[in-house]
Amino acid sequence: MATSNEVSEKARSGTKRFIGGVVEGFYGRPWTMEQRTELFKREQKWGLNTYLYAPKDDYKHRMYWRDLYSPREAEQLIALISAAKQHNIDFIYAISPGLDITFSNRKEVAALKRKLDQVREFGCSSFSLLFDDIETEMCPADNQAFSSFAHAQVAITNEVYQHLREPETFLFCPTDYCAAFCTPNMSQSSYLHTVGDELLPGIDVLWTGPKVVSHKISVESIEEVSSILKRAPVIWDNIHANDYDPQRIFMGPYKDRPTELIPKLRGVLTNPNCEFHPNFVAIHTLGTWCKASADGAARDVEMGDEEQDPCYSPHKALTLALTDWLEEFLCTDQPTACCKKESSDEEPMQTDLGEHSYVPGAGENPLYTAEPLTLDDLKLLSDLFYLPYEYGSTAKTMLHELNWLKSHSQAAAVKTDQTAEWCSRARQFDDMCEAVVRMFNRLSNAPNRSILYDLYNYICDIKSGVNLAQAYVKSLGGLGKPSAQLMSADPEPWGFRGGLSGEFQRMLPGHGNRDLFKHPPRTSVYCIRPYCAEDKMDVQRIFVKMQRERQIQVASVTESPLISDILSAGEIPPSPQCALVLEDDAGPCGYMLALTDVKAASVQRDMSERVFEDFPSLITGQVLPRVTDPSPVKRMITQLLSTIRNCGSRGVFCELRHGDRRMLDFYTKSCSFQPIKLAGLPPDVIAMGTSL
Ligand code: GDL
Repeated sequence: MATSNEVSEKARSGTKRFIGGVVEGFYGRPWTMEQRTELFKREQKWGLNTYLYAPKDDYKHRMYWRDLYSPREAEQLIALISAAKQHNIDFIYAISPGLDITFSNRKEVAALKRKLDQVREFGCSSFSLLFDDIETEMCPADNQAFSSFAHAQVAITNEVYQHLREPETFLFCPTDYCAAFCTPNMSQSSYLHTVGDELLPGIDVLWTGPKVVSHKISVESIEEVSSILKRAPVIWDNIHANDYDPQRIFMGPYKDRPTELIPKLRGVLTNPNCEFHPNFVAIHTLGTWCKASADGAARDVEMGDEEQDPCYSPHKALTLALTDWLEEFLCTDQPTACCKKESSDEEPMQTDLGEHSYVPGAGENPLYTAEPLTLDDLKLLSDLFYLPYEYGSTAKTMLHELNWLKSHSQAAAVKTDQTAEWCSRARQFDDMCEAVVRMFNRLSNAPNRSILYDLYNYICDIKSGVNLAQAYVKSLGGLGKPSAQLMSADPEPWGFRGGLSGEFQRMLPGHGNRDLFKHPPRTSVYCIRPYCAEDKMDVQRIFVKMQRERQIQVASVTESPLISDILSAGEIPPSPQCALVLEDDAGPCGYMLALTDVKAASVQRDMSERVFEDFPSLITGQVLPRVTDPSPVKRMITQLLSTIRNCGSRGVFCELRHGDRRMLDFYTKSCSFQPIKLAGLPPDVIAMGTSL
């Protein structure tokens, strides 16, 4: 039995060249023949040597795998295979019969051989059988003929391999193609052991790492799987694949795979983004990675990152890729424009644009001149659409800053000494948002339209997202109008993003974020019901408890009573239908009370102020700390505001003490209350109001 060391020794000793390249293995629209030909050119230029043809939604690759190619299709494939040869790229033809093949039926095996024979006649000499993403249950006929699913797959793969006269390159993709799919685990997976033991040694095995989309691939994990498979795997790397999420695309560098892996692997094929052009970075950086040599013999000192990996720095690889990509962006792909693509061998096209170009006269509109795209724009683009488990540095900063600005917004609202810091950070955030908008504009004006069109939906989406965040921060700081974009009762469709899928996400706890399944939501069920006389004691208890907590926190001595306090303490009754109680499993845990007309409630206070004309009603409430979900509070406030509005009131105000951060948050963030001036309030109290 060959150990993994012996196997890797074979790869190292150069008997077989390291497979480095691209697998077109994603779901969705396959690339065009022109794009594939362009890919071969690039692969050759960047030191890669392989292309695995496996487009999941190509009819004859998977669904109608038995069908032979028509003469027209044959012509195209022949041209493609020959283009690969011209560029020294090994064209591997893959077929995925697993959806419906009956392994034990000889006619099925014959159909598979016939199809591969046809492709061999097109000039192809490398092949692959893929059994990923299929049902693991065998049909009764196969259950009778084979002792397991793995045995069935291996039997047919070995037979086809021999039928094709043992090609130099022949790849097998198992159904359990990553550690996460193995049952009960990798070392005890009978499926994987059968593959390792029974698959003929000349056949290589594809493997995606610990997961389908592996964050990191460690040397240890590869040593472990190699010892089971009895051969070094070819990594099918989904790090840049985006077919599982239409809002994401990945333009960060190849990363988190130490170059120490190279001698332990048979190869790496990246299965990148569905869009062809944005894969420039994915493929270019893989090329750089493949050139790195872990044994140090050909160590590229320039490329290394001494701390992480002496042979490869993702950051430097990214800069190299983006620098080359910028050139491509700046060259037009439009036949009528003035700059021809450098790589084209054709003569520049004759255009008469130059002679008849329009020159505006005095007092006329000057011609529109586009600002040129810069390397920094591309760095920003890559940062915003980095990798599946990591945002780029600018994106991280923006998220961090937005979070900080949100959680410190009351500082800006109450004008404490933190206001200056808040305002300065808000300005910096605004600048970052502006940089994204500028990048969008420059990209939109770049001469290469094909790249732009592949990116368009994504950059449009991020621009809109950033615009919303920018407007939100402005509204938090009391600048700009929050209403138009964020609060309008009848917003434009871009004010509620994401369609039905967006609605579903928003309905899930935590907006469907990645903690959803790690920390399953605790099912706190809240009930909001009208207040009744028996609730008086509970409301007082909650009011006093929260008052004490506040006093402990801010070490306040005594608090002069506010109208809200008098209302909460039950000294005056709330207006009819203006009182709600919040309950969870353990009983009442919050309340919200209102007076529709503070003057009429004849509270001992100077009511002559003009502000009461604009804000005649008052709202107050508290929730116990165990209520961590803001939505029931928002619900209560919204419900009371609507009742008050129906009573004909023009506006509502609330009084809040500085220690009452949570309530302040609820009023400002979810219910658009803004600070208002109210004379005679104690210094630790602010008033906030909202018009109805
Ligand atoms: C997969 C599929 C692949 C798909 C990728 C990302 C393999 C072996 N198969 O599981 O076709 O593009 O996930 O969604 O990775």
